[in-house]
Amino acid sequence: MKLFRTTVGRFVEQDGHFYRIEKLTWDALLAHEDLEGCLEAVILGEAPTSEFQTSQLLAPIDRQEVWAAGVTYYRSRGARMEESKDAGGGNFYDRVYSAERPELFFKSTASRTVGAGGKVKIRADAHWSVPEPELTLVVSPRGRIIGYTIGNDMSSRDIEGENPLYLPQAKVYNGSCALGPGILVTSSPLPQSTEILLEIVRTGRIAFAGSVPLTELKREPKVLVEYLFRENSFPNGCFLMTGTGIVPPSTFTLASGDTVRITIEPIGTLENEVA
Ligand code: DO4
Ligand code: MG
Repeated sequence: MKLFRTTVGRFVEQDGHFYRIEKLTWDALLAHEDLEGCLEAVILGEAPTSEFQTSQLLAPIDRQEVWAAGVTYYRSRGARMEESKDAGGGNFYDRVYSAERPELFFKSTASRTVGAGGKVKIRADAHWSVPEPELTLVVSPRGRIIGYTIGNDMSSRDIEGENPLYLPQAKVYNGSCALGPGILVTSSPLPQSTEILLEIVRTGRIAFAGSVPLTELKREPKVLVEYLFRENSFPNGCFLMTGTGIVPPSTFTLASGDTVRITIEPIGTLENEVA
């Protein structure tokens, strides 16, 4: 079952049919501890609608905060040690990769987040920018994983590489986050065979493509959530990006006009142009 937020309202998709959700707001839905059960009850006996259009999709976020985990894949650890070695930051990434406590950072709010078809941004004061394709957890106010979406943790590698203390500037700016296309609503963990795929298209050609299986994610999603919820409350629920395992080579930087396409079956594909 999938949940979508659009310019004309909220929709549930089940078995290829779409149903409108009239009464519950987006925040009320994401605050539900049993979202799957709630949606099943909402669509029971309802007639499907043909009003759903992908061109009307919005990011699946309202008052939720977006947080992110870092250095959860070996590839991210290596790339960051390399980019920060002149600044003496390399050791920190190695240490956080093996530490018991994960790296968790504040990533975005609804105003800085775009949905499928929206434009992500690269900072004007950065010269080395990459997308980070990340499985993103949808978490209820009590810290239950109630679904999954796809996230793009846009990052300015030169800014983070100059000094790890610049991380918030490298990560949090207008258009630095994409989420979507919708939410796969399930309380079951995704199969370990799940793959994250990234394609970057430039002038009609694939400029970079990569993939990573979920088996390479070093930390368990529920443990990341447990750390996030320590001494922190999320009355509207929240999103937690689980880190990137795909990093383009150091010679690659995003350019305006590129298309970033991230696919995680069974969630779908999140596609965004770079502004
Ligand atoms: O440590 C800095 C950020 C790491 C990150 O965003 C990632 O590994 O995905
Ligand atoms: Mg990331």
